[in-house]
This record gives sequence, structure tokens and C-alpha cells, in this order.
Amino acid sequence: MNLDFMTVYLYGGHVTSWKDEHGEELLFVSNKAIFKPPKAIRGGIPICFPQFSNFGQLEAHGFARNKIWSVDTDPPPFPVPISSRAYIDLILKPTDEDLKIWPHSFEYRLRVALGPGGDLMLTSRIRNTNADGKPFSFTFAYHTYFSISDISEIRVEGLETLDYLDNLQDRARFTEQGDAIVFESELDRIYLGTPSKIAIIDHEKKRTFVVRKGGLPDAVVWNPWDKKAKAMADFGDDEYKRMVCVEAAAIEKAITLKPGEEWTGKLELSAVPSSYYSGQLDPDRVIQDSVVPEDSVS
Ligand code: TA6
Repeated sequence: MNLDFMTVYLYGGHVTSWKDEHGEELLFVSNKAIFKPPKAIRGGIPICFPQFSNFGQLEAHGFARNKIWSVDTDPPPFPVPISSRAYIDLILKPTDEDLKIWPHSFEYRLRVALGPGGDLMLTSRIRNTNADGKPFSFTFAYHTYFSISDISEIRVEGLETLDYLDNLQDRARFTEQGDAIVFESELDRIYLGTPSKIAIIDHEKKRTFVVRKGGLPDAVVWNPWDKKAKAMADFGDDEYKRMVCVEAAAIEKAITLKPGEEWTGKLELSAVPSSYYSGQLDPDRVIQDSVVPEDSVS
């Protein structure tokens, strides 16, 4: 589906474009991205489900991003209506093939919506529909690729003093010492138990991305830098300079659902003028009245 301000592919339930009121693209998609199975689309917002990275036996980042989703013509109502300019509902259910690799029945409903102010909102509702009474557990991420001016010039704020697992050091655990994350080389970290708001400040573009999340306690920050960029066939050698991934996630503590239970994970992205933000990550503004309660399982 292509609306002026956003594009969503059935392949992967994947958002590949989100534009501001001037028509400027806010998400990064590689010029070498592949838009058909089995390779996930390199850029936009891949959905990592039911497994983040190699936190399990499945392929990296799970299978949802490599599947063809369907339009959900009859989604159950949202507990709190989401005011939006436009939206689309998608649904993913496992095929018999999927059940062989991950033996769990589920319904994954995804709403992608554009807010009145141009914010991009993704709401995932995952229900355990196992008929055999079995619970299942999963890890999850909205693997968002943001379009930025220059990786050496941006700052990520909101993760100060937090512990993180460093994927470049066998997931050893460290504590963030800096007052913001800046990039001078490859970085691949899982920040644990983060605030529900994170800011990506791009002074050169006079823009700040505000990431708000619900039901997703962790956040991944990634830039492949030059060597990893060259090693990825679906990624341009210099493209690492113009993207950063800041991913709302649930990794450290897997989410477990009993049959009939449903989990909700929310992501709300805003692009605001930079002057509005640096150092002022106002703690009071929460995701508009549709915040998911701490225990996001119902
Ligand atoms: O989210 C960061 C990460 O897990 C990195 O370790 C890197 O592998 C990246 O995802 C991309 O993974 P992909 O499977 O899409 O190549």
C-alpha cells in the first residue's frame, strides 16, 4: 500500500517509507535492498518475530519479515481508539511449513497508522491460538532504520547510565558512561530496561526523531560501519554513513503467552525540529492515551 506519506509491503508486513509534510523521506532503505523472499528488505522497519537476532534456534530475526502477510479485513477493535489520518491492518498466521519450524499457532495483527501530526504508529497484537494448551515465548524488535545526514554527527539520547549487552563483545554486559551515544566505529548494543522515549538528534538536518514505545522494555542501537557494510550484499559500501538503527525491542526477558492471551507492542515515531529537543527529553509526554500497561499481555 502506498499513501503519500507511508508505504507498507505485504512482504514482511514491512514499512519502507515514511515522509514528512515536505515529502522528505525519514526512513533509510538501501539502494541494494531486495524486495522478495527469502531476503528481508534492507531498510525501513523490519519486524523481528518470533526471535530477535540469534536468541534462539530460528533464522536470524525470526521468519515474520520473510513472509507474505495479508490485509486484515476484520480486525478486533482497539481498546482505545487510535486517532489517525490513515491506517492499514495486516495479519500473519503460520503456514503448515512454519509450524514445522516453530510449532505454535498464533495470530499476529499489525496496524500501521499515520497520526494527525504525521507521526508513524505501529501496533502489534500477537495472540496465542494454540489448541493444545501450550504457551509459547518469543523475543521481538521493530528494527527501524532511520535516515540521517551523517552518522558521525548524530547523538542518541535517553540511554545514559543504562546497562547494555555488547554484540561485538560476546554480549558482555556494560554500563553506558556517556551523556549520549555518538558513533565513531561499528556499534551493536542491546540496551536493557530503557525509558519509553529515546531521541535521535540530527543537528545537520535540524531534526530530531523521537521514538516512543509501549510493551517493549529494551532498545537496540546499531550501525555496521565500513567493514560490515562491505560484507553485506544488499547494502552499499558507504550507506552506513546515512542510517542508524534504533530498535524498540523485547529481548532480555522473552514474552510468554498462554493460549488465548494477547500481547501488544507499540511504536510511535515523530520527527520534530532539533531545537525543540536536544537534552530536553521531556519525561511527561507519553504515547497518547494508548499506552500499553506495563504488563502488555491481556
Ligand atoms: O539489530 C542489530 C542486528 O542484530 C545486528 O547484529 C546486525 O546483524 C543487524 O541486526 C542486521 O541483521 P540482518 O539479519 O538484517 O542482516
